Amino acid sequence: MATSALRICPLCEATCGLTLTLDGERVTRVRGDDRDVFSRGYLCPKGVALADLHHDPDRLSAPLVRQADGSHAAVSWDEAFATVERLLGPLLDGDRDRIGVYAGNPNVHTLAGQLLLPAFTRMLGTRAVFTASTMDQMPKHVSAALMFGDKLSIPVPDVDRTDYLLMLGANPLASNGSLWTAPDLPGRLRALRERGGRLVVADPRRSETAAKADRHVQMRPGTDALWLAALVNVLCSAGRADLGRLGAATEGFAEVERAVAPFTPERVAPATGVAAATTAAVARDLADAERACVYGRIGTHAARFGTLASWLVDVLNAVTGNLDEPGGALFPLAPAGQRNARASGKPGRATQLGRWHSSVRGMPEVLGELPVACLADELAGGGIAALITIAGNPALSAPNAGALARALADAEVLISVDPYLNETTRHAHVVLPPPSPLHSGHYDLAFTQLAVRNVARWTPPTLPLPEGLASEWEIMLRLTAIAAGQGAEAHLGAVEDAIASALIEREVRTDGSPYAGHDPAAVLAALAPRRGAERLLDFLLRAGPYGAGPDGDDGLTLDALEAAPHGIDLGPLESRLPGLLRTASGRVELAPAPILDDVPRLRAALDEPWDDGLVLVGRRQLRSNNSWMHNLAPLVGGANRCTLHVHPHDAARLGLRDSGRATATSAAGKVEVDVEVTDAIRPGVVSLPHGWGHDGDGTRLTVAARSPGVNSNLLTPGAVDPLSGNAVLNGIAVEVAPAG
Ligand SMILES: Nc1nc2c(c(=O)[nH]1)N[C@H]1C(S)=C(S)[C@@H](COP(=O)(O)OP(=O)(O)OC[C@H]3O[C@@H](n4cnc5c(=O)[nH]c(N)nc54)[C@H](O)[C@@H]3O)O[C@H]1N2
Ligand SMILES: Nc1nc2c(c(=O)[nH]1)N[C@H]1C(S)=C(S)[C@@H](COP(=O)(O)OP(=O)(O)OC[C@H]3O[C@@H](n4cnc5c(=O)[nH]c(N)nc54)[C@H](O)[C@@H]3O)O[C@H]1N2
Ligand code: SF4
Ligand SMILES: [Mo]
Repeated sequence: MATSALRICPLCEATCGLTLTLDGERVTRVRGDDRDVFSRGYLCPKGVALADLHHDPDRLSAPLVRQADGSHAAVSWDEAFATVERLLGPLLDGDRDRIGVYAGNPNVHTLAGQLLLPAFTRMLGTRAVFTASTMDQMPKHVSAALMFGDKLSIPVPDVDRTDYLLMLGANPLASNGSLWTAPDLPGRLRALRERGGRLVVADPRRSETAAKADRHVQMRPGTDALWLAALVNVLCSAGRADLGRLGAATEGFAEVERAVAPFTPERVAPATGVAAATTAAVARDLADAERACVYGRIGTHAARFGTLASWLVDVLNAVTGNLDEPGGALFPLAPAGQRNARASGKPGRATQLGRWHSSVRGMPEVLGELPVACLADELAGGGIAALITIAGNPALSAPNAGALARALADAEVLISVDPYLNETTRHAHVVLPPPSPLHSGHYDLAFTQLAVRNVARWTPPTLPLPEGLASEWEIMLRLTAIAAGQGAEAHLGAVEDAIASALIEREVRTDGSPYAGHDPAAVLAALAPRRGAERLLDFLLRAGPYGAGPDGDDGLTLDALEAAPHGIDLGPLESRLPGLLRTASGRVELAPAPILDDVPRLRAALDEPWDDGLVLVGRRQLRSNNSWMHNLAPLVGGANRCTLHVHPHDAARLGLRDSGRATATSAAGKVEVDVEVTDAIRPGVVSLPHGWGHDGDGTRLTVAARSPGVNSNLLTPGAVDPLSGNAVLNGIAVEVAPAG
């Protein structure tokens, strides 16, 4: 008999509500949930493929342990965890910084990742924590921490009310948005233009989004910070920089004005490739627009001047009077787990960077983690003896991939929590596979903090956990118990209670919390009979800004969300400054010292020979998801192929032809790849998507191996933006030649 179930899609930041049709345990159809208060029926092809993911025969159904000959054998959970304990034991007794953790992107999409990973790394007591953030958005975290006092105080474009959106280094028509949770961005951007608003896209490629824009600024890769500085420069020198309402709550405007002085439109033109008149016109349009917003994403962040660019985006929003204003860039007020939710009334602490360093490359810590760009060197150089990967595939996703693959193969201990035997986990001594996402409940703790409306939505597990599988929650609890020295046999209920108690204890010490001053044990008891992720989520909802508190009936609880299966809309975003600020000054720090200290580096870049040779950028494809969804047949093939985009002029000059083969060589490595000649890319730039290269031995990815593509990160050398430690993944110098 056919049944249906609602499900929030865990596959990207858009968090669409889906309706699944089931025949017993089989998912026979996936549609958008028209009644979802946030996504209103939108979905993309990946959402449809959730069914294929659920039924993928290559998903692991039992833990694996690596054998002497390098192959993997299925074992019982008890044996798997006993092996983990045996392998980690000696290291747990020694210098714990020698145990590395690599946490990948899907952790942001699971409650186990959001609620247990921090406890696990704390118990492990290591400072060698690496996450996908330093290949992604760390520049935004750093600039947000310095400017607003919290790494997650990130303003998002109020797309539904703006008149003018300037977007850099983002392609939401493929990615569906990032640090910007807005299901149906294609529709929202269309609506912006239909109501007379304008969309301007700065991208070296005529991306799917740029193709729909009113203006496409086809700039040279790696030069966003220069161009943004010129935009601020124009506004300042034309006397059109105005902080508006925020003037009194802001420090550092004069320093910003001085810092951008050298970056005139004329001066940045040779580097950016953007005509001075275009820069001046965009600055004027920004200032003229009633409500405008600037947004930069991965092309802007994963670049040499990532933090400067991220900072300048928010400076532009501030000096055009659009920061914290409807139709501009607004801070969401999330229902649960948001650190800035409540005005604390106390000054915050200055953000410290570089509190420790990686042992081999000496790279500075950033907001509690080490840059992934040094992972290969730390492993190969013995700084880290063991690595635990959780929902990550660094062998494909991380820079300097050639060296990293060798280091992973040679690692003394590699333990992976992952559903697939893939390019990373094939080297693992133990693989602990979580079940399909449909076996756990879903609530987006992270993305509600970045959403264009304040919303709360929960979906319970769609299907019960089959016999013989372990939930990701249980896997993480068991690993936490091992890290805590309680051993693989520990009583998991007690481990979970300790984690819940720690969370509650923090809340009862927080001024202004409805739980302030309460007895933690009584709070814990009152959450019964709920356990697991649901108990913690109920608590966080109750403690949050819309929450019912300890004993109220009115306000959010998990019960309330269960009674509203299509979600609860909590309204449009509203102004939140100065209440959310946690800076030491209690004001918006428009010119933080660490950022100003990096400006001379940008200034020196003005004099570089920018038009020397080819540079490589990435691109995302709609039916792809970093490295891990190429094993689902409906998603691969057609336009979703790993090809090198080359402009016709470059193709002619280099002797390349469409559908021919080429080699691309960088300081880090060399790949051979299919060529696609297209005028959608700027001359002098080539583009290769990341996450491919599924031709390694010892994987179990039947579909992906048929069209493996190449690993673009063999070409990225592991350079970083110094302030954030973020990997430089775009603007890589390459030489391209016909193959053979
Ligand atoms: N050249 C280049 N490189 C890039 C980028 C780029 O633009 N260019 N982008 C970077 C960015 S933004 C990111 S976020 C990173 C991503 O880097 P990673 O997070 O390391 O890579 P993913 O490909 O997302 O790998 C996700 C892994 O999680 C597993 N997985 C999927 N679902 C679950 C689950 O529910 N639980 C668990 N435990 N595991 C699961 C998958 O099998 C896969 O092994 O890549 C970065 N790398
Ligand atoms: N379909 C799909 N969706 C995804 C993902 C996926 O792999 N596939 N990954 C998810 C993840 S982890 C993330 S972080 C988000 C990322 O989401 P987005 O930030 O929207 O990422 P992209 O789609 O890669 O768009 C980046 C754009 O930057 C351009 N670019 C490259 N270099 C530069 C530069 O120097 N300057 C400027 N201005 N532009 C440049 C590229 O040409 C590209 O069009 O997407 C998420 N959603
Ligand atoms: S846009 Fe993202 S959240 Fe929506 S269906 Fe596609 S993958 Fe899922
Ligand atoms: Mo990402």
